Amino acid sequence: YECTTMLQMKLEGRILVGEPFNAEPHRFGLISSYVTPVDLFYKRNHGPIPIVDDIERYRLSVTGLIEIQKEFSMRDIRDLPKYTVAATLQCAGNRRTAMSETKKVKGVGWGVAALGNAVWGGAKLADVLELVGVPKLSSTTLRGGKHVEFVSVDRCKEENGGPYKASIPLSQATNPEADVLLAYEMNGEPLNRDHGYPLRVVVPGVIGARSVKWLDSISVITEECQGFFMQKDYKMFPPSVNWENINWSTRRPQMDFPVQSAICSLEDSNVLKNGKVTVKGYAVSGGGRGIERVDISIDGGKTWVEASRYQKPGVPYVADGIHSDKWAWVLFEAKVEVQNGTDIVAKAVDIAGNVQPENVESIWNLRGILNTSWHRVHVRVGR
Ligand code: MTE
Ligand code: MO
Repeated sequence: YECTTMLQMKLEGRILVGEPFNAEPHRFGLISSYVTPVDLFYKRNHGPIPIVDDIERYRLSVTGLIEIQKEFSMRDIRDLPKYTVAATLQCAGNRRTAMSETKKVKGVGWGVAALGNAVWGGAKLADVLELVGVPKLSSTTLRGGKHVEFVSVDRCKEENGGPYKASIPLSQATNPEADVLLAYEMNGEPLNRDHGYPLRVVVPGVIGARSVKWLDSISVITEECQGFFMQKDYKMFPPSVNWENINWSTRRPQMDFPVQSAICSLEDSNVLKNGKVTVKGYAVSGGGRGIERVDISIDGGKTWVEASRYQKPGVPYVADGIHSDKWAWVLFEAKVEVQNGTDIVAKAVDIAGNVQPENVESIWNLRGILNTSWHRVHVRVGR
């Protein structure tokens, strides 16, 4: 398969696995724009990227424990009110490689750029569900449905050749304020094949794995989706659990993303000419919790200064104010001066007061997900 953006990813980033295709941009490029260009947006696939080209014949079927079973053409979806939502999509495995340094974990070796911030355009899932007889703000249907399952067109080995799938609670799916989209646009352009053409789910504030691409059908079901990526993957275990004693059923599927940040303007081993440096990066939290603060340390975490933040370039960020896109990242910036070689550290705080943990050891888990530990970059001063 020739990924449309393969060349770009080779030039500006890293391809981690060719088949299925997984790639992330270079960290410098990632923060060069507030809205991540499609070419620089990370790509995460569990199987071959499918081609859905007969758009006239494409149908999204909505079935399960609902009053009306219905099929939607792309025209039907486009005829619904269109919403645009700025939302950061982040893979649960972002920053996994750094977790492996403590003790090896299993999964794609992502750096700090397995995320992107896009403006998604599409219909609200809540509007689609209303058309099949499920009112807004429902936590159950008359027939006992409590979860909404998304089934894809692509096939993967983890599902024994079956489709990739995931689910979210009905209460979230029918809540218009949760902004769950059936998206057909990314940054104002039709969604491309890598990112789910013709239609994908975008579940803001939740790990990327639940935003199913190449959507084929939606089903309202009693229990949460029993698929591999809900039940046997993307769960966070305590550090004591290993591949011998793991019991998957003891943990729930990970949904919300915890508070996260990373420095992107610097890399380990960077040598600074004089000690003056601008520390830039991203910060984002899940569940619609905005970023309250980003702290920067130039002494490995003993003392801190607050970074400035923005969502609109040039406009200071006001938490919960006019520039607060609650699902989207903030970019941060702090000018500092370092004397000697040191660890420059970033840590973010969200509006609920959640703080990134200091050490990766305390959150180590065998699948290597949710590495949200303080982000450290070791720099030297060349004199
Ligand atoms: N949807 C399908 N159908 N197949 C997949 O492999 N990967 C998921 C999710 N949706 C996946 C999928 C994961 S783990 C992530 S992180 C995001 O898609 C990545 O979306 P992107 O490739 O558009 O960045
Ligand atoms: Mo992911």
